[in-house]
Amino acid sequence: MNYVMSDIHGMYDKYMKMLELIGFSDDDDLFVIGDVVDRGEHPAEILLDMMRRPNVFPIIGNHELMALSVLDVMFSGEKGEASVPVEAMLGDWLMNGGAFTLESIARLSEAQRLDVIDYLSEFVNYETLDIGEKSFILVHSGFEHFRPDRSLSDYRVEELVWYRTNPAVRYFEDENIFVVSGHTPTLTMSGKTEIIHGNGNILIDCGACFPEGRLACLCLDTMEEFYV
Ligand SMILES: [Mn+2]
Repeated sequence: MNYVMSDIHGMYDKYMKMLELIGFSDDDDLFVIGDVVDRGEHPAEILLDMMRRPNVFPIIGNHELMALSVLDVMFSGEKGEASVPVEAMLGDWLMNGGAFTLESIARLSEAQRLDVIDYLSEFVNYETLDIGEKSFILVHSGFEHFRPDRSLSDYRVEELVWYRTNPAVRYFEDENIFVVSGHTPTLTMSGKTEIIHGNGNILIDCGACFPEGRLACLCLDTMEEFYV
């Protein structure tokens, strides 16, 4: 089976409980569509678990993008091509819940820390998956500056991690194409911590890191929904 989760945000216990609930095995694949880090206390532990599973496929979120911009400079000694000074990026990141990620990564051994930073830098921008008649596009937030004729590989990472998908809008004409995204807690749209389906959009961020929120997981083969 193919499963998708998003916005785990450092909630290691919910992540582990979810793997147990879905009975995740070596025969399954799990796609994690961004925002593993920040806000919750144990992001490094989640990353270490994901890293050692060959059947977990990570897709980048805005929080990984922010974290990498700082971690690369702090721990890898890389200058990067950033035009913004690291102090400014650090401030933005800490205001967005980065302190827990920084603390969690600082607790690791140096070798583990570099492995985790390497792993974060390998997160892809999006994934596509065909199951039966359906085609799924897995992306953290959706498509900013969307045009139906624009190829997916043409979008810059910043256009894929900050946008807010509107479930009232059909982005792709083909009714067999489904965009699965996170980033915007469904509670803020529907008032419920439930996955939202609309016009080919599937929004799965049910706010795992918030007291009233839940971690959601969707099975793409059966469309069964799981909550922790
Ligand atoms: Mn996000």
